[in-house]
Amino acid sequence: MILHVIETADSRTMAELQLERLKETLNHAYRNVPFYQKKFDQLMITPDKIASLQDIQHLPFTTKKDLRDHYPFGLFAVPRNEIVRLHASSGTSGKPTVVAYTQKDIDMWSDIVARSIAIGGGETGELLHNAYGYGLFTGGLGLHYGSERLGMMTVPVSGGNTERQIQLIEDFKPTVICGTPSYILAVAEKMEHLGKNPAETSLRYGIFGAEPWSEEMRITLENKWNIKACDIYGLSEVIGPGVAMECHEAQDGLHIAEDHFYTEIIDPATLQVLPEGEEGELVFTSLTKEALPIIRYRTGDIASIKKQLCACGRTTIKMSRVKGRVDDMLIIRGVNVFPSEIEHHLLSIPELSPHYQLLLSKENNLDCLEVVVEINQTVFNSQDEYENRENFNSLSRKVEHILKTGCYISVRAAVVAPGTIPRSEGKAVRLIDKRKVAQ
Ligand code: DLL
Repeated sequence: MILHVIETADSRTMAELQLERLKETLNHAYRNVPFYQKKFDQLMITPDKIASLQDIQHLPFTTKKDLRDHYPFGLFAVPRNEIVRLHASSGTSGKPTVVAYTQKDIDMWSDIVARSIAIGGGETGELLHNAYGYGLFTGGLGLHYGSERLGMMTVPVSGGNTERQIQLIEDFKPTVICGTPSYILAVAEKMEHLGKNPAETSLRYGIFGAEPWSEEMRITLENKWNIKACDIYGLSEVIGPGVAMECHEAQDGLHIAEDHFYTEIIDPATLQVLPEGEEGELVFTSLTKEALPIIRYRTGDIASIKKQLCACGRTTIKMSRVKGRVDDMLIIRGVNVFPSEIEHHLLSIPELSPHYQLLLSKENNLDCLEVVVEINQTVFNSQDEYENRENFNSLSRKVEHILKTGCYISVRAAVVAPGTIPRSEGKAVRLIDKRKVAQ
């Protein structure tokens, strides 16, 4: 196991480092990004007024809209000839958000992803199969550079072409696999379909993220592949993957690379900072980035943070698994629910598979939710039993019941045959909002 020195620093050492780096970042942003200078001036704050980490609460937030409003290069803090890489996230509406890296940023990013892979169980000299998409998305190249930095033999497979993924896993014998949990599940199912057993490959660790996934999904992936599956978190605006990583020893929360990112949890309604342990919106401030310093970036992701010594020996602050996005929260007849909570209940029924979609529509001016989920063929004793229409119907009623008692929502459920729900090679599309089309 590789433990980076900074990951075991005491709270005081970490806080001193963070404050020093915060001051540098604020000066850099104030001097070089007119957007930040204007915002600070409006609030009559100058970077030298920030004397403690708590003072960060006086600083303005940055949002995705701010990045879009300055599309493409308006928030960059260095001359164009110092930028060596651009990435972009597609976003559901309007322009993408563009992010930039200097060579120093790429080096820092590679370091934190190397640390993340090690936190997840990867070791120098092993082989890593990288099924995150390569391109403008930060997943592929982010994991790639980190894997090389750790000294792993790195296979840049990217997403898609599932049969080739399987062949390369069989032939190259990787020990670590990376990809979105939904896609890596689809690869396992393809193997099963071909009469192969994913549990018999050389793989030992999975580094999965870029989309919300539940504890039940972890168990499914771990059992199917016979691996340990850990959660990696990140977002383009902050750097990409590697902002936080779950350790394979404890599998209980993600270690934030807090020497590079200062973390706050805020109430998304009041924007007030919440005490440690409370759930709210994650907000990050970069502490070492050159090309795109980002101050109090509102991620839209819901989680909580806690500082405690972990079983793995690290002292870095940990965040909980992301429950969902502020804007993904569904309000069904007044009851708030996140798709991940629905997933948690669906996967507690063994006859169902982790492939599902949530269809949101409007009927008589009320929001209605239909839950479509695939049946898990493997748990039936015979083909006849599986094909029995009654089983599909009674399972649908079971889903309605479990969501009523577990999430307090009334839904219409439809249990469908395997393969009905489209598979994604990257982030799974779980929620289809038909209300917007209907309006
Ligand atoms: O998804 C970066 C990434 C790549 C992370 C590979 C992990 C692995 P974006 O495309 O900018 O960047 O999307 C960022 O994805 O705000 C979350 O809503 C979601 N997300 C990322 N990781 C997780 C995770 C990459 N582990 C957005 N759990 C974020 C839940 C995640 N949601």
